[in-house]
Amino acid sequence: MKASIQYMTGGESHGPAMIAMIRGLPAGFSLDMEKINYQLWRRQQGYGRGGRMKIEKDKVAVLSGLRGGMTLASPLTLMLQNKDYLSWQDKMDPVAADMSEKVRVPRPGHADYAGVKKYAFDDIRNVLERASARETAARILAGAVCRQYLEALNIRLYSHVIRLGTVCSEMRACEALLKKADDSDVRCIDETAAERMRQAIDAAGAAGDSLGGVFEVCVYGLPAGLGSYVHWDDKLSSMIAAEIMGIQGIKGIGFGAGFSSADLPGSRYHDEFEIAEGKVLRTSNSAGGLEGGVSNGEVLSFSAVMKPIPTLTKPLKSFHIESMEEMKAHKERSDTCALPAASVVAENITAVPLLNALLSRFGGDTWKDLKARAAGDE
Ligand code: EPS
Repeated sequence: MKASIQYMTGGESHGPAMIAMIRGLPAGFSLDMEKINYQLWRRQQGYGRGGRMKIEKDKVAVLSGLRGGMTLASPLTLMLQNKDYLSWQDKMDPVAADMSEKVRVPRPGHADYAGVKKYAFDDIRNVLERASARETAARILAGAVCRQYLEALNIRLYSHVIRLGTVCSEMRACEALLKKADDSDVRCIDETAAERMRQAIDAAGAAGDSLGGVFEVCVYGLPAGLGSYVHWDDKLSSMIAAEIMGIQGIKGIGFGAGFSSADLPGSRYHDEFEIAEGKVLRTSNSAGGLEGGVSNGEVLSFSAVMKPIPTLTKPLKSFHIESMEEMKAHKERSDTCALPAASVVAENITAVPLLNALLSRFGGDTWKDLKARAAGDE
């Protein structure tokens, strides 16, 4: 199935700007720029970020697709400037950059080595600038736009960190607690665990090391029947997984109970039905709101694991790509932990496949039609 909404991002981390171009948005929807800026701001928070976040103050600018704040159905082009470009223009100017100084020693775990092999570059900077998680700022643009349509249909997206390094949250998520995740700089709703997470980040930073972890995304208010069990690529789970696995540093995703689904026998894992006052209820939600890849009306939830950031101030063993001499990996300014930011990115870009699934079910060239048909389904 060709998705209605498709988007592409452009931009190098220290180039002039990041952009997102989105096609297929229903016409006649009033987009709120401040809501996009708010999501950009949320992504920039988080304990363990490096010096770059003090430089960047991401703000959206619109180049096409809107008139008077209303979607025109034409491609929506959104842009944010990289403030750090001012310090990098000599090396990163798209036309006049001085390319004589090259990065030659790949960081294990980064796209550096695989990227130079792929495109036959002799300068790792040609890879790292695009492989950088700076690109997630542009993906927020696409997500924050689609999210506004969902919110207007009372579909609510949240995220929180459930594990950072070896420190685990002991709190079970519910909507009231998830609303408070933004109050925590590690996005953890368990305050005791949050303090231990901060200590772990401090210790890793002091040791020149980095940390990853696991976050969870929860979506409330999603109707049943989104996605399809009929074709593998129409499953809502497939569409979400593709989007989430595209976030830099993500190594795995699990829906509902995820990988711990293996711990339980079927009799305890599966979510039994109950009928109360003619309504279908479940006694649990191990499936994370998806059965057969189709939303079942329960809270949609998934967790994803992020590896530790590969740029270490205490670098690992590597080699010079020209001389083949063994040496320590290349060092760049970096974050100690970007897990809270990744959780905000995942929360926002989940809105893209969800809006696509709604459009596939209800159709609608216009926002008015989509809204009316979605309301008629209730
Ligand atoms: C990143 C390295 C750091 C991060 C960057 C992603 O950037 P710099 O090398 O300029 O210090 O801060 O993330 C962002 C700029 C961002 O907006 O999230 C990397 O190598 O992936």
